[in-house]
Amino acid sequence: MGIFSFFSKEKKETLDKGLSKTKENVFSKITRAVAGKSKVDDEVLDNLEEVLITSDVGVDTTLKIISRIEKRVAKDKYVTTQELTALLREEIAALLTENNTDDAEMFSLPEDKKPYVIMVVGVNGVGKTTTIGKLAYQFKKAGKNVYLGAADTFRAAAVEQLVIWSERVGVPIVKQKMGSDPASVAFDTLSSAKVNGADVVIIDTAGRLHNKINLMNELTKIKNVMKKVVPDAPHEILLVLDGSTGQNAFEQAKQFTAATEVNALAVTKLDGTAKGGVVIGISDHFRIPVKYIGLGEGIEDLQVFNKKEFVNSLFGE
Ligand SMILES: Nc1nc2c(ncn2[C@@H]2O[C@H](COP(=O)(O)OP(=O)(O)OP(=O)(O)O)[C@@H](O)[C@H]2O)c(=O)[nH]1
Ligand SMILES: [Mg+2]
Repeated sequence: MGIFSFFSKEKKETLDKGLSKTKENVFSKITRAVAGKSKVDDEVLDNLEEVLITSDVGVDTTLKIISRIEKRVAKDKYVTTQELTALLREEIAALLTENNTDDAEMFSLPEDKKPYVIMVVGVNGVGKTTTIGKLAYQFKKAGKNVYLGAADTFRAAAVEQLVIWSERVGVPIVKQKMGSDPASVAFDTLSSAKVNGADVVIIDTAGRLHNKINLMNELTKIKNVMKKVVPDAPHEILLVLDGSTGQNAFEQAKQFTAATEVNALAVTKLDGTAKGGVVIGISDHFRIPVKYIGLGEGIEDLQVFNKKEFVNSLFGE
């Protein structure tokens, strides 16, 4: 069995459907970039560079991809423009899989950390709460005992929204009233989770902290309080980024990774956007792995990010 055999037909369909706008966007641009050309030459490569940059891949990653393709073209002498997408697919896949992070095969948790504590961060509206709901669903489906903590106490609706997800998924939630101390909610959640033998705890946090110092202080406080209950918590600081904002997501990743020790990324809302290329840039640029991608608002619309499947879906197999 191949290592990608876990990638089911349904998952592939969700991915293909989710990425369809990005795919259309990239292909229509490539078609224009090679119009009237039969062979990949400098002009085609220049156009291709522009295609990738305007498809939100990011400048650095684009330059890497172009230089790889240049080498291939120089080596193979004559590359037809028809072969270009296959070449792109191969070189992007190779570039991404050369990163030192391996793809996780499925939603899984390390055995030796119990409860495994995930703190979810990101600016408002990116899809934190939704991603938590989807993650809780996947872990529960995998037979795990899940606890949610509503540490986004900034507004009443935030707590309510997580309560709704907890009911949909059928997992317990720990909350306090709006405006209460997020660190105190995190403490209560971890305490309950520990007493009740939870496997995983997912903590929602507020995105609406206006400056970096505030944000850092708040997150540090939550982390420190968690450690009183589970000394090595949080095990995962998951930064959620809205993929439909393109380069903005990239900027947010830069700022958050500077503010706190983010060690996993989730890129959401890849469905319905033509900016899905941003995942390629983010995955190449940050040493932090893109762990999950969001492909819709539904409970099943979260996938473990698989670089090869992602590139295959964008450029065809
Ligand atoms: N299409 C699509 N919509 C999504 C996805 N993930 C989240 N959303 C939608 O994005 C909106 C915001 O999501 P939330 O989960 O509330 O975002 P948040 O980061 O918790 O926002 P705040 O609590 O305000 O900070 C909601 O309408 C979600 O349904 C996704 O992968 N695809
Ligand atoms: Mg929220």
